[in-house]
Amino acid sequence: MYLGLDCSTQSLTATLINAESGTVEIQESVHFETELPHYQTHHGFVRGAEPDEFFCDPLMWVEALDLLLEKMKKSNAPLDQIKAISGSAQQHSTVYLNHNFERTLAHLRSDLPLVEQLKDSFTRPVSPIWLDASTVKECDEIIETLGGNRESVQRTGSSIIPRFSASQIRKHAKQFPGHWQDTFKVHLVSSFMGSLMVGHSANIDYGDGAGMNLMHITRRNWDKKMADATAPGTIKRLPGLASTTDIAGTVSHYFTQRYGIPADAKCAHWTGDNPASLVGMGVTTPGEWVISLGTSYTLFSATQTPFVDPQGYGHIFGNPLGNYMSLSCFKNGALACIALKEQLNITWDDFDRALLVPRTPDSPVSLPFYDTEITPPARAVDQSKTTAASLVDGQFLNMRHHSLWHGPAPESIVVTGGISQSDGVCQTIANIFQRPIKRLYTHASASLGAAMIAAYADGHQIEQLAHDFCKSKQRRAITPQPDSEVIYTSLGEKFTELLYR
Ligand code: XUL
Repeated sequence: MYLGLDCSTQSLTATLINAESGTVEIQESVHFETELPHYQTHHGFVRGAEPDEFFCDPLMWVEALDLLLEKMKKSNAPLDQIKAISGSAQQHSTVYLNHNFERTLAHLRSDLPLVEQLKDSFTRPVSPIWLDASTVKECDEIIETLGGNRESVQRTGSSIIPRFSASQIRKHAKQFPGHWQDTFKVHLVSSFMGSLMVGHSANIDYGDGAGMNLMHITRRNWDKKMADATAPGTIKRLPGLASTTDIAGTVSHYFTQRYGIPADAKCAHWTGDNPASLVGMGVTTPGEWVISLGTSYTLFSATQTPFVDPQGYGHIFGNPLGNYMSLSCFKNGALACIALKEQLNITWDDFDRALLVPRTPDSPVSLPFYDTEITPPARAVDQSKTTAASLVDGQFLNMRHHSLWHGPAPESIVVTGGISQSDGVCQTIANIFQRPIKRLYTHASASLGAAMIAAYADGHQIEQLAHDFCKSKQRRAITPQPDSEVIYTSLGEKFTELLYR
C-alpha cells in the first residue's frame, strides 16, 4: 500500500493505492472551510487587510493532517500496510519556523495532537498563499537588484512573480525584521508537511523548489544571486534540495504510535500539486497536455528541456520523475465559476446545461477576471452581464491564447480537477482547443500522483503504475462539435480584441 496526500487550497486529500492489484483502496478528504471552521476560512483561505493579500494559518494544515488520518483509521483503512508515503501541496506558499520546530518534531508525543505540540514553532502566524498578489513592489525591487527580469527567467525558469516565494519572503523580512531574525527555516507547504511526516526538517524537492524564484533551474541548487536579492540571510534559512523520489527517512514514531503506520514506512519528498498531478495523470513524458481545473486552472506538460515563455507569464518546474514541466497558471478558475453560479442563483446542473448550448459567431464572450489575473496580469473587471457560456468561453479562449509557448497542441488533452466533472466545460475545451478531451476516473490526481511517487520511490515501475492507475481508466473522449472550429476562431478574435482593449 502507498499513501499519497495532497494539501491544496481548499482541502487535504489522501489516496491509498494497492500497487500490486492496481487499485485505489480508499480516498478521504478534509475540507478546510467546513471541517475546520474555527480557522474562519472561505474556500480554505482568509483575506488580509490589503486587497491582494491571501493567507492561511499553517496550523490549519497541521490539524487537518491528524483529522484526515483519524477519519481513515475510523473507516478501517489498512494504514498498517503502508510501505511508503509521499505528498503534494499548493505551490509557492511559505511557512516560517523557529528553532523549536525541529526539536518538537524529534520529541512528538503520540497522546497529544500535532496542533497542540507545534503551536509555538512559528515566527509568522500566517502563510501567504499562491493567490497573494500583494508583493508587486518587492518584485520590482528584486528585479532592480538583478538588473532585469531576464536574469530571473534564465536562472530560475520564471520571471519574478508576486505569488512566488522570493518576493513574499522579501515582504515579510522588510515588514517584520525582528520576526525574520528569529526565523530559523523557511519551508514550502510541501516540505513543511513532509517534515511532519518524517519527524525532521525535510528537503524541498526540485519540482516545487522551482516555484520559488530561488532555485537554479538547470543546476538544481539554491541560486546565491537570487537569494541575495531576496532578503539578508535567505540562503541559510532554506532547507536542502532533493529529488522528489529520494527517501527523506522513515515515518515519524508519532504516526506509528497514533495511527499504526509501520515504523519502517518510507517517506519520499513532497512536491507541488501540479508536479504531482503530472504523475497522477500519467503524463511524465512529453506528448500530452494536462488541463487541471481546480481552484486555479493550470495547463502543463512534461518537457525534456527547460524552454521558457517569451512573454514571461509561464513557468518551468521540475518534473518529479526527472527533466522538466512547463506550466501556465490562471487564477480565475473554479472560484470564478462558483462566484457566477452564486450571482445567477443557479444550480451546477443549470450551469452545465448552459455550456452545452451551441455557440454562434455572435455569442458574447467575457474577460473571465472576477479577481486580479496572473495570466495575463490583469485587473478584475465588471461581471454583471456574464453568463455561464461567456465566462467559460472567456476562460478557455484566454488559456488557448496563452498556451502557444508550450509548443504545438498535442493529439489529445487530459483534464482533471473538480470542474472537470462538468460535461459542458469539457465540451467547451474540446471545441476551443479542437482536440479530443479525456477525463481520468479520479479528479484527485495530485494525491494519486503522490501515491504513485511513493510506489515508484519504493521500486515500482512508472509505466505499470501509469497503466494501472491512469491510462486504462480514462473515460470516453469528448470530441469537438461540428462547426466549432469556425465559430471559436471568430469568438477568439473577439476575445483578444477585448483583452487588449
Ligand atoms: C501554480 C499555482 C497554483 C497552485 C494551486 O503555479 O500557483 O496552481 O499550485 O494549488
